[in-house]
Amino acid sequence: MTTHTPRIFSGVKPSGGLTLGNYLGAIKRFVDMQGPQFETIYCVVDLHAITVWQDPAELTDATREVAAGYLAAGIDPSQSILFNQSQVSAHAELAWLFNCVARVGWMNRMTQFKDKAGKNAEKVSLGLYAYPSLMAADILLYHATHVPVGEDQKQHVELTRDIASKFNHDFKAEDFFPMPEPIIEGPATRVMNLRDGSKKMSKSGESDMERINMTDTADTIAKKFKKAKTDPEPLPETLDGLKDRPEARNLVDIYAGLSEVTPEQVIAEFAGAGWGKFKPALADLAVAKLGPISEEMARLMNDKGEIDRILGEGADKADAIAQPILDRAYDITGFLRSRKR
Ligand code: AQP
Repeated sequence: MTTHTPRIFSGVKPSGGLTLGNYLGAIKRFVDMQGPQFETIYCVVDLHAITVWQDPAELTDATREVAAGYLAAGIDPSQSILFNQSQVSAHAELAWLFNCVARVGWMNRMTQFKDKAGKNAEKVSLGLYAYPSLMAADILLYHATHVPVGEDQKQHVELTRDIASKFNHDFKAEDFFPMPEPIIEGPATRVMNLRDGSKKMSKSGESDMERINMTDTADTIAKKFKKAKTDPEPLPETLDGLKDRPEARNLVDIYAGLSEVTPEQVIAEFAGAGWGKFKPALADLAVAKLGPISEEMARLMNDKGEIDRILGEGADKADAIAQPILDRAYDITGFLRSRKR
């Protein structure tokens, strides 16, 4: 049982406010993929957020804020299904089946767990360790065929394929779950921390100065880019010249992502320019692109009822696709199911 129109599923965790990394690596691309060529399903993955502690009231707010970010950036609920994960219980149910399919050795290879758990691996939640199998459920519950993600999620989509393949094989359910493809495209699939070019820009990074938040004011954006770590050299004549300059490369990639050109084109425009010229140009560009989105997010956040309504209706539509696929997975697994619904 596979879908005919290619179907996209992707999500963003409400584990804090949205960053420029979430926007360029994920949400902007989700918007670009809306249209007749794909069925698009986008989720606020709140079950993933609680793999680390979230204050309950802040989780509700962050869930609405991520939804507002999607909507303000251009996700259209009449073209895409937009919902929050916990309102469709099939995600958690399929994840349990997958916990029993995935192998501990597979989870042990997940680099994101190692990064996030660090030296504290014994103290983190079991959910953080098992989260890739919930992510596999998120995708496969819709028989999604394509998963647009940032570079950091590539390994988890590959694991999703392993889980799909083992389930199909173990239960002799050939082709029941499709093999989803990660789509990792564009110049900004891994936006780096503004203070350390070896680390990804994250919502939950230690210092606010290391990231651009989607809700930052124009002044804050300008200040953060001005203080962003760079090196003393001007921008080179070719992209090759940025090879060992991760912070410089990051700012060029951000510029490319925001202006929808290639990094080569950015270099062609700014070859030989110093940071005194490039950083203000980057800040102006970011303010021009993000300003209207953050204004619309603020407007939506004042209308919580509207956000909740959109997420609720999206959850109904998502559930209508997910439940029959979950039912089928239960049947394939051999569960006795005699309740009348
Ligand atoms: N820095 C980034 N560059 C490019 N893409 C990124 N994404 C996240 N950070 C970057 C992409 O955004 C989507 C949603 O990610 P997520 O919020 O579900 O999880 P995450 O990758 O763990 O995000 P954060 O911001 O780092 O959150 P915290 O700090 O709470 O863990 C994904 O497609 C991701 O690739």
